[in-house]
Amino acid sequence: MKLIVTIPCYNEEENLEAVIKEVPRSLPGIDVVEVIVIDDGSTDRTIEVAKEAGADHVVPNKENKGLARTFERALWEALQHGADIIVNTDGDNHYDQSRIGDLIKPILEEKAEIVIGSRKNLNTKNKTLNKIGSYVMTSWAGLPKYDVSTGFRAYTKEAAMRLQIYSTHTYVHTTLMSAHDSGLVTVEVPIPDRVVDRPSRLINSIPEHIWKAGWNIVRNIVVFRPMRFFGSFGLIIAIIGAVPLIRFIYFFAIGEGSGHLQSIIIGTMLILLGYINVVLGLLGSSIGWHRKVTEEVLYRLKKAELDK
Ligand SMILES: Nc1nc2c(ncn2[C@@H]2O[C@H](COP(=O)(O)OP(=O)(O)O)[C@@H](O)[C@H]2O)c(=O)[nH]1
Ligand SMILES: [Mg+2]
Repeated sequence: MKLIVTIPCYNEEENLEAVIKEVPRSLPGIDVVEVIVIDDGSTDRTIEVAKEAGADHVVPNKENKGLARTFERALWEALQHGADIIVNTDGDNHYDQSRIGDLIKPILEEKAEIVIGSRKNLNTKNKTLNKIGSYVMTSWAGLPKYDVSTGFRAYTKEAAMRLQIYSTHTYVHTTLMSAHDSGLVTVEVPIPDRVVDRPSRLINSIPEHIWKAGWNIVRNIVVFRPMRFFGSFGLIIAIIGAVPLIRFIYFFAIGEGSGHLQSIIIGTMLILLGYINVVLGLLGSSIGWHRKVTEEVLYRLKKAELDK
């Protein structure tokens, strides 16, 4: 059983050594532990620090591609290096690598395909944003109440082959939606996190992050929950539109139909708008079925390539 720890990094020269050195190199139920650092076009000494600290593989991106694309590459690199289990962690020492054993336990016990290292204290500077993100993902997107924005997670090989990243900013939300959609068994393990002082590499400014992460969440809800996104909105609009229309029909029935033009116009417009949205929801669901077929094809291609 081979465990590969992946660390996507952007300018992590300060903390990367501590992270790599804290990764346990022997764990019960695991034969080999390897570390892969994916450097995303860092302008500092991240690559040198990774090598000096004992990373088994250092994979550089030719330019900064962002965390989502880099994480996608991390999974593929780990699979190509023969990982049975992949643990992803951050390069900023936010997570306690000595807890990797606890993180992979549900996988070794065959109780889970994805394990989320859930931060109960959430020692991040963007606590409120994280909470809003969690609320949207669990209430609107219909995910169980996970710590949705943690990067400290374990994946089986199977899960890593199935996950799709529908994002260019961060992978944390889209992977959970994809896992839920693919029926991958996901559990949480509470793992305390550490306070990090250095400025976030992912978040340049709060408004920019709200825009990027918000857009990413909305797009994923559209991809994975089209009926919920369009259909429920359409139904509500149509019900609101029915009120003035029923009012008009009532007046019409008692012989006082004239003079209610506004009710007809507003009612008809809202019902049409509602109808269009329900149709969009249905179309989205149909596209979703095609997406699932494409994902299955991609999964089998990856499996065939790795089996070779
Ligand atoms: N590959 C890549 N990694 C990034 C990028 N931005 C952040 N990271 C890495 O993703 C992880 C999380 O970033 P971090 O700055 O800690 O985000 P925060 O904790 O959410 O503020 C760290 O390991 C970073 O080095 C990026 O543009 N590309
Ligand atoms: Mg961090």
